[in-house]
Amino acid sequence: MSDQKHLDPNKKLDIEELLENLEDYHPTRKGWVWRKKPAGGVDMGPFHYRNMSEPLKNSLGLPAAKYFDHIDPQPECVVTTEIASGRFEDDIRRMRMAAWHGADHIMVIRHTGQSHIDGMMEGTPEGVGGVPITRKQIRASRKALDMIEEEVGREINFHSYVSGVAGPEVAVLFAEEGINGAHQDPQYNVLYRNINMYRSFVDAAEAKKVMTSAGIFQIDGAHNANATAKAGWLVMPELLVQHGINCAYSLKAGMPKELIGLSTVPPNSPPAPKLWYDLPYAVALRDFFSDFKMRAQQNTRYIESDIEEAIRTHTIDTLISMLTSADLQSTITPDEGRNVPWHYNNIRGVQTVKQVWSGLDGIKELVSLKMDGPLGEMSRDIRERAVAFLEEIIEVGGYFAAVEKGFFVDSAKYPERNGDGIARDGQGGVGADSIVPRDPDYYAPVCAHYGENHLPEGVEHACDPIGGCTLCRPEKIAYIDELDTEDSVAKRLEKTWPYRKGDLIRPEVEWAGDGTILLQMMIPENEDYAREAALQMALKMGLSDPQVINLMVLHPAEGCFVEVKGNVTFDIDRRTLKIPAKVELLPEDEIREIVKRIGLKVVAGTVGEDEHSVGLREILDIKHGGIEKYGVKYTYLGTSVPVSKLVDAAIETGAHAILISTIISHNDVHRTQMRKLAELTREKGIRDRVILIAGGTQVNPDMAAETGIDATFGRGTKGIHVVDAIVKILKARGLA
Ligand code: Z97
Repeated sequence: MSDQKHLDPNKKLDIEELLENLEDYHPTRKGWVWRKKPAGGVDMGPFHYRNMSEPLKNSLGLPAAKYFDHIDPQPECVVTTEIASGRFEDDIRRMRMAAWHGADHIMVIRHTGQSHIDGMMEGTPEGVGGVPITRKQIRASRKALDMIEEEVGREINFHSYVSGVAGPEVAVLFAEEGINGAHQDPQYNVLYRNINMYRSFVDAAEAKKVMTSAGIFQIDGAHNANATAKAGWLVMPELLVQHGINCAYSLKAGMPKELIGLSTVPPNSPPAPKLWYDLPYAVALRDFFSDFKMRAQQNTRYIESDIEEAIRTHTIDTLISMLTSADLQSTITPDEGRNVPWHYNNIRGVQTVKQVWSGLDGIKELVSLKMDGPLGEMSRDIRERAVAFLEEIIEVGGYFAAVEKGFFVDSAKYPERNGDGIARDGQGGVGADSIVPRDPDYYAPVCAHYGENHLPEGVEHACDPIGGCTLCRPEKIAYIDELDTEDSVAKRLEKTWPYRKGDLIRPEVEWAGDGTILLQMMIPENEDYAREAALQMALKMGLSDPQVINLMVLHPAEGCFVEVKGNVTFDIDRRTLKIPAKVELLPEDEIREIVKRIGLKVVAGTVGEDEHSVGLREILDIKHGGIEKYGVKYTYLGTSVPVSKLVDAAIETGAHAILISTIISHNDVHRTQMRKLAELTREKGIRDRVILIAGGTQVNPDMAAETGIDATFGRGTKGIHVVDAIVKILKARGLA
């Protein structure tokens, strides 16, 4: 077994080490896990939360968390992120990043449509279409997640898909390898993957039974109808019917309600008046299916290339989830309409949910849904149409007959029909004529198996005669490593070694060393010229293969916002980088306390012939976080002040520090003024009593030592840096 059991937050996950001894690895636990929600709510920093779960051991909060004691409240719902770069060795690193931001449900989709695979594959070939689902891939991912969940202090659910004619085999693989959640819905295969309808339902019964045995949580596929139909918001009655069919079938296959989740997507998107469609739909769902879990996915149908637009829609979607108490909140990556999702966009999706959920915490205690108006009426209307839809299915001879007649994914609002539904032939599709009745004495020595299984006399447990099946005895699982040594993870890792473990640095968005970066620019031209100009600019910057991935017209003639992706073709050697020493700031509370206790005072002015006062005023003034904010009293003497006047003022007011500012630097005038300040305070005998500080755009930290003053500050300085320096010097001199 590999040594890398406990992750060090300051070290990268070692993929090569992770892959060692994979043949002997078995998951540390199985089954789905919900977040733990303390009964009395959660107290964090100065706040009390009502809809939050237990916080994480290690995590990264929202950007504004630094203003709130770095708290990172975690929503009560499970938060999903979908990671699908096609290279599991790179996905694993992204899983760790996502977990640190609060994802505890990681869905992995391969590049290949899994539903098209009609048997299990081994190895991890990229081939033409991407990495298919394989034991090696999921075992490595689950092994990494076992370590990551220990690092963040919360269980992480790993999820994939049980579909296609290999569905039951895939379900067994998932049960063996500790997958915690899976999409499973026989209707998905029938409608979208043209798998024979009878075969799909037979397979589903088996798959659901196996999933149940390993506590795998199920998500259905109804939402695919509103993603496929021409007008997603019109098929709401059908969505309820599809949910109903899968729920009923799952229960019949022996799946408990707690493991059954409905995949719901708010079907509409602005500029449509979203709430008038999405809220009644969400309410109708909760009314019919209150015993089941709700997995709310965000609307992806209308996402194209504008990330901000995607995030805005998802914010509204998450509001709907909160108002209707979703159990799982799926996040999409806001870039999925324009490229295969990138690392940091998974994090942005998770952050959207975290931000909305904490911002709207306790919303249901403050506002309630008005059910006695249009909301109640519209919700009832959807339910009535769904019931009528079901009745018609029964009238025409049942589900299979209805599919043959094209009842599903018709774009009209039921009971109207446009005749554009997906119709399937009961005798056709993949796997037609492949159902064989079991013999009267059929017996299979496996313990999770749907239907008739005639155990031999005296056998209590179906797999006893073979000494246990692979679900009971994991050591019996046959692990087959990659069959193609060239098209393999080992070869890919060899290529990316310099970026992961060597000294080379390249930016990446999906895969180690991919070199992809994104440029954002405003081009003051019309759309056609802006597009071409942006591409030329990227080429001149040395990017290879530049592509415009988003263009927003700001005005037909005045200009456009353009985003261009491209690849850098150079590396940075980390050995050539000089990392500037970090200044650890004192805690703000400590600074305020000392400033108050000693009544910290300063005098300030720009010196020499220098009229540039804005920078200094920003350092002093409370508005943008100047030293006044921390309680410091200042006397501002104005611009082009002689140094002697500042020194006199310091003596008169008993100031602890003198702050001078110079922008002009010709003839080294800035250094001259600093030296003058040091000399004059010495001459007047107050050098030990005052702290001398200088700032300006051409000033750098080394100048203090060069000129004999105490501290110097350049560009980007804020009030906190100055007050921190003053307090530290006072402490060092034993004066604070
Ligand atoms: C989601 N963002 O979270 P294939 N079975 C069902 C499905 O819905 C899907 C598959 C199998 C989406 C994920 C859509 N769903 C993508 C019920 C896919 C997998 O292996 O590509 O054929 O489909 O729901």
